[in-house]
Amino acid sequence: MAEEAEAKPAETDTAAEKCALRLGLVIPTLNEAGNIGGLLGQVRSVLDAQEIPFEIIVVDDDSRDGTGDVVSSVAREDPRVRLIVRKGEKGLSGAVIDGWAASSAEVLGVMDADLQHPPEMLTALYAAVSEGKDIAVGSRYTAGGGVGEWNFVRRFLSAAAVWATLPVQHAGARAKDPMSGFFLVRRECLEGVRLQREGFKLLLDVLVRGRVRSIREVPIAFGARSQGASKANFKVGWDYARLLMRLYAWRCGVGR
Ligand SMILES: Nc1nc2c(ncn2[C@@H]2O[C@H](COP(=O)(O)OP(=O)(O)OP(=O)(O)O)[C@@H](O)[C@H]2O)c(=O)[nH]1
Ligand SMILES: [Mg+2]
Repeated sequence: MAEEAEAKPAETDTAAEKCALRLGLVIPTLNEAGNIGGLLGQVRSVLDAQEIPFEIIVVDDDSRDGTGDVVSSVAREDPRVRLIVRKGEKGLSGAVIDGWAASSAEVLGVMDADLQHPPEMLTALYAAVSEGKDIAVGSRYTAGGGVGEWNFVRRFLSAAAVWATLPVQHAGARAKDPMSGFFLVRRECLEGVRLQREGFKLLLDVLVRGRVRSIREVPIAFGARSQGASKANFKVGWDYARLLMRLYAWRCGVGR
């Protein structure tokens, strides 16, 4: 009996060591049929090579170009890939929030479907969270990162938008690239937190309203969109302005 009792903790330790955090990665799509098949292949092989337990949830807003069919055919051969189709609703942040709600994983993530976010960087992002960081961000503005072929106007607007977030971000977990659409966050940081569903800038909301106390930014080179058209437009800028105003108010205690 005594031998059994002594043996048990050792077995439990080994099991705990093997028990890696599960990743629930959401990929929002709107007419990404030319990109999503290739991206799913790349993401699965990166995560499999690292033995990272995962599920991928593609949240598609009823695309008309066959995006859903491409995802369904991958999902038939790999049950770790799931498709959620939203009808009558659009919006990047809302799609990601709905995808996260459909996952029970301990680590929640998001990346774009258009191959602008390098899938191989998932390894470094996941490592940061498994080593204890609350959030890991694929960053264009940390040393080694970059925005690729953006023109002067887009670079200027992006820099100004980042600058405007500095007072509202928390000192201990401030991101140089709070506009990134490529990040992983511990689920517990978001438990009970209400995030804005409109717009593209979910990370900023997560950093300010989430319980995020530590961060690692991993440099990424933001590639050119592979296929299809950009969905960024004037409304994305307007939604960002509304989010920023709400976050300033929230930091002053309004709406908590
Ligand atoms: N489900 C859903 N996904 C969306 C919506 N709008 C954009 N997306 C997806 O969100 C990701 C980012 O959109 P993009 O159009 O690439 O925006 P961007 O990367 O800021 O702009 P570009 O640099 O011009 O590509 C892509 O995977 C899109 O398919 C939407 O309303 N619903
Ligand atoms: Mg894009």
